[in-house]
Amino acid sequence: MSLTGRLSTAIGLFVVAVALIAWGLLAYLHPGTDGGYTNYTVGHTQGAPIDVTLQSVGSIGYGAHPTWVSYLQKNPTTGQWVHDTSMTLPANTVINMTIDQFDSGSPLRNQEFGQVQGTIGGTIKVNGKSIKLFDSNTGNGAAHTFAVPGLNLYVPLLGISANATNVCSTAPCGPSFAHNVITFSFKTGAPGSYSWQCFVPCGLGYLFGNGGPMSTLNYMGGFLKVVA
Ligand SMILES: [Cu+2]
Repeated sequence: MSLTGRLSTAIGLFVVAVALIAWGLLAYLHPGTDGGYTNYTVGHTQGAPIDVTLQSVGSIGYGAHPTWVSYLQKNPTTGQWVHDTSMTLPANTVINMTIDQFDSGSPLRNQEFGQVQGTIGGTIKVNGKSIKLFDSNTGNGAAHTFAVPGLNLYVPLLGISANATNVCSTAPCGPSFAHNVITFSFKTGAPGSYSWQCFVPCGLGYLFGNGGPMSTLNYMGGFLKVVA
């Protein structure tokens, strides 16, 4: 190959490499869109526990990114499933959480997240059975985690069987599809803004699985706005 040929090949490869790095960084750092907050404080009697219901799905099936994994939240007033992962909650209040988990799983990259932390009693219930520690190298692995680092709350969400034939592909997913019901309670603590997120790199097709839905609000993370 001539010198000019080799030079243009080298420049071409360099440009491609720079473009790929820039694309990867942008995908990784993309802050996502701003969402609303589902409000649980309206009409709340101080001290009364609050029920929050979420679902995690393998593909949301609609919107800007139909193939992305996502969480959805059941609006406490209307009972409708909404694509909104943030919530306004009263301070120092017990939250009774139910997560209907419809996605398949894999072993956790960090086994630390198999240890239930920060729930009342240190346990969660999976389909009614109480557990403290989940070995994600067994069974169907973990699909996602619900974690609020600011509250020291870490909950593994067990995956459905990879052989399940009735897998939900369009949210909101109804109870006839394969899923695990995970329930636990925690206390909101002092007023403040607490981010929550999934710690399973479930953003398939993105840099280390941490781009796309993992770095976009309303998919694999959100905020708890805890108010006095
Ligand atoms: Cu996830």
